[in-house]
Amino acid sequence: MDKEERAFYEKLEGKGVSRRDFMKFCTFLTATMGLSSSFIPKVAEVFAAPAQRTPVIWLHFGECTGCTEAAIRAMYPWIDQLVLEVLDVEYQETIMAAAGHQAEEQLHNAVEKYKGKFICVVEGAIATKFNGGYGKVAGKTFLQTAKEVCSKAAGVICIGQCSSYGNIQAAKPNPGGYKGVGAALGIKTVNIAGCPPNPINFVGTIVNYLLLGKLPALDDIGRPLFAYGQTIHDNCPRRGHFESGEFVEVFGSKEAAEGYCLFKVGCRGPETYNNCSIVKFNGGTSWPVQAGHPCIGCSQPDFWDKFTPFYQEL
Ligand code: FSX
Ligand code: SF4
Ligand code: F3S
Repeated sequence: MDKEERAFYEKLEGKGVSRRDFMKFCTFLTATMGLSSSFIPKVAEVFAAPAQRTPVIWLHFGECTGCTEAAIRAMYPWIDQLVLEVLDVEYQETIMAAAGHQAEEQLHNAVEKYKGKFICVVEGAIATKFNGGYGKVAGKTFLQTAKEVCSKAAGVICIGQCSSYGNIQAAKPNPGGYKGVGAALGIKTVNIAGCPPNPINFVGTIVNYLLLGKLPALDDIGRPLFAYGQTIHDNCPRRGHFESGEFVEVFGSKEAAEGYCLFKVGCRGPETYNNCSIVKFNGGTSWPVQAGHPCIGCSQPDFWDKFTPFYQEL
């Protein structure tokens, strides 16, 4: 172990995280990314001895900031720090100290300095009607800012359902003409779908890029296959009850607590591609179906229009 790595582990221990905990996380991340266990030490190295810190410009448009909250707080209390150490986050409105003109200057300078080299992470949907007039920050429309920044990025990662496909902003009647980034700008984006998305899928995408020098393989709507290659239903622990016809008929009933299938109270697991049942949320604590709530299909495009009313027998 070289000096840099030793310093990294000492720093982790200072935060109360043992090397064992860290390796457990790397094992989990490697499996989530669909890589064989031989990659675990290499994944650890991405964090412990990063070759270079990749500049990131993180934009916020029409959304609730739940994606940032999920990414920086809920997973493991120390992962946000790790991610911030391998990434050089140049602009992020939620966590940056700068405000007002200072923040605008920082955005402008970072785009110029890292032109063609930075990853643009976008959170939130973009208003497209009326010259983008339904969404502005600092006197500029989301559309204007997105065009300026995304066109100079090495790649665009949409974190969350809003930037990926428009989400609730784009639900009918959508007076502002909100769209996801790819549709609004006519570009290809990597889409970390879900409202909020699981932060592990974002971290996996970034680590894939740092480790293998490329973005992960995607499905035909831009979602990384390692996370969105199978349906919720494919890996649901309630699946046995689905097969044997043991359904929850009343939302919140005893059967729900006992783990019967939620299909009859509106579960969209069979048509929703995501890995929630495998990776879970909040550091592996739980996920909607485990908590007795049907999957509402939050990682499928247009789920508000297509899947409402929720809780309706299918
Ligand atoms: Fe959207 Fe993210 Fe849902 Fe919220 O910002 S995916 S509304 S959790 O926060 O974009
Ligand atoms: Fe499928 Fe939903 Fe039933 Fe799970 S609860 S088996 S995802 S229908
Ligand atoms: Fe969303 Fe369904 Fe997972 S609602 S969080 S995709 S279980």
